[in-house]
Amino acid sequence: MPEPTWHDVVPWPDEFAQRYVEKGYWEGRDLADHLAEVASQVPDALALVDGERRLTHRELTERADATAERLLGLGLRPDDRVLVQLPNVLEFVVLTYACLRIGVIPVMALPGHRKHEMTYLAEHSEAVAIAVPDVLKGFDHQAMASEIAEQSDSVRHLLVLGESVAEGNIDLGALCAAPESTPDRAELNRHRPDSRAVAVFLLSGGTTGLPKLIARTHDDYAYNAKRSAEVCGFDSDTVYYASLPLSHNFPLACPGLLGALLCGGRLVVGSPDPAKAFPLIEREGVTATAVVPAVAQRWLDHRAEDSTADLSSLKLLQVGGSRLADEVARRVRPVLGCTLQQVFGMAEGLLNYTRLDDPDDVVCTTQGRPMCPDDELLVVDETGNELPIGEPGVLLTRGPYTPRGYFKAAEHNARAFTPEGWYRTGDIVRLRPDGNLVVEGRDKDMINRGGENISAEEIENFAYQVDGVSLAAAIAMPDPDLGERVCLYVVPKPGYDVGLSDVHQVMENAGVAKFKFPEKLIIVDAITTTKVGKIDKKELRLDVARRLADEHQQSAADAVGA
Ligand code: OOB
Repeated sequence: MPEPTWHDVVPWPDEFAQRYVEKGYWEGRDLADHLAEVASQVPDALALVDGERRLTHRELTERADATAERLLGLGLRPDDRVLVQLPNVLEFVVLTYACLRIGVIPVMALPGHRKHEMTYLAEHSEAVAIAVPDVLKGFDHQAMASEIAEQSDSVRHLLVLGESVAEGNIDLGALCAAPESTPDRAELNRHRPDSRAVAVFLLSGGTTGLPKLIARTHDDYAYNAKRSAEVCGFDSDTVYYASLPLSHNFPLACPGLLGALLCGGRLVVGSPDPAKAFPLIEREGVTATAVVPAVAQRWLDHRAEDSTADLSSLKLLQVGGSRLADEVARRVRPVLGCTLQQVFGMAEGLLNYTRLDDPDDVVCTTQGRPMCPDDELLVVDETGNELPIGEPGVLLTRGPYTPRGYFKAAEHNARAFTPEGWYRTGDIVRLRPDGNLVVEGRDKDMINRGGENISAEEIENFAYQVDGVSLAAAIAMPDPDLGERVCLYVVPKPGYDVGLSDVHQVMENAGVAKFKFPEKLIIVDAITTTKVGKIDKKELRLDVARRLADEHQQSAADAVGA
């Protein structure tokens, strides 16, 4: 195995690190140490509910210790990477905690990722193990992981959750089971990671093709979760419902799983489907949860039709990941009876929250303000000059939980970060005089499909593999349910017929995650370019909006005619 490539993690400069320690943001402790301390304070309080399976804080910590010991037994060591692709289940929590305990670094893949993304993630992180379910929603993750392992120089173990663990693979259920004997804590402590070491790798949406890895350290991520918990009023009575995939930063640490546990509260794992979520909220007395706008909308619609579940325990609905429409925001309290909190966050760090006691105007029309006094924000024009307050521009940021670069991506970092270490979010925001931000759009070439960020360039690269494609441009088309969907414009070569199924076939063959597949194909003779010769995506976005409006009008007319 090659040595860990820690020179590829970009550190904060010393003077910043020192300031973050002095201000108390970085506490100099690893995440598992924080979690174990909480467990010693509230050992018998429930920590985790997965269906009928329940663990107290003590039991969870004991399991994490036992699992960490088993990981060591498999030969895993601090700084080894494990590619984790698990749904919202108990084993996700136990495995993650166990990794944190001994400095093994989980790489947080999403359940929707397929061979194309997973192969790249395994290679790029040089993962020694992959954790997957056997089969999920009809997809054979175990078979996919086996194929990846066969082609990989680094992957040695497949940890598989489910009934049909193939021979030679490790049963993840057993790996995460309760201890048979008291774990050797002294031995585990010998592997305790440094608080400045990487705790988890999160994935960025990535504007250029495949996702980038974001190295979040124990110090910065503990602050991320603890400060979020403070802002969201979490305490030992908090019952947090994880509906979004736990590998995403939002439900993982904003405040999410980590925030709830670090307050001595409880995590209930589940799904975004309101028909399942609402009865669980009632049964478990859920107090807080996080959703993307598309899910918020589904919950509101579902509630209007079916008000049987008692949702009175629910105090806080966090909504983020993409822009929540003001009109939808205004329906949250009347329909669901809870406080709305808008969250404008990113796996790269910076978190903006509306506060629980903010007036309705702020909660319903802004995306909140930074959570830390040392979050630095700059709103700049195209040339990088700072704009006066109130003018929309691109947001740059630095801070104690916003790393200074992506992992092993020097070239990309030179574009994504300024020489002074500011992260270019690519989001266009307007800063209000009261300090709250309004997200007005973005200047990065991405499509935000219900909170999933998709790189236009990646889609275009696949389109160019289709026979007969002369020019391709992927853009966001507006959508009432998901906010945006992927629309592909194609100029075909003379004499060629290009169909959406051709594009899908290429993506299918490459094993690309389904959520990235374009949902509309528009064939045109030519695409306008800007003065510098780039495809004019602004013009295309206007064009597709016009087409959708025409289609809408046409179908309304047809309905009347019929
Ligand atoms: C969250 O994280 P990511 O890394 O999946 O996506 C970040 C990007 C942002 O740069 C922005 O373009 C968009 O997603 N976004 C929003 C938004 N929240 C995120 N755009 C408009 N309004 C919002 N409220 O999406 C994420 C991470 C932590 C907490 C919440 C969301």
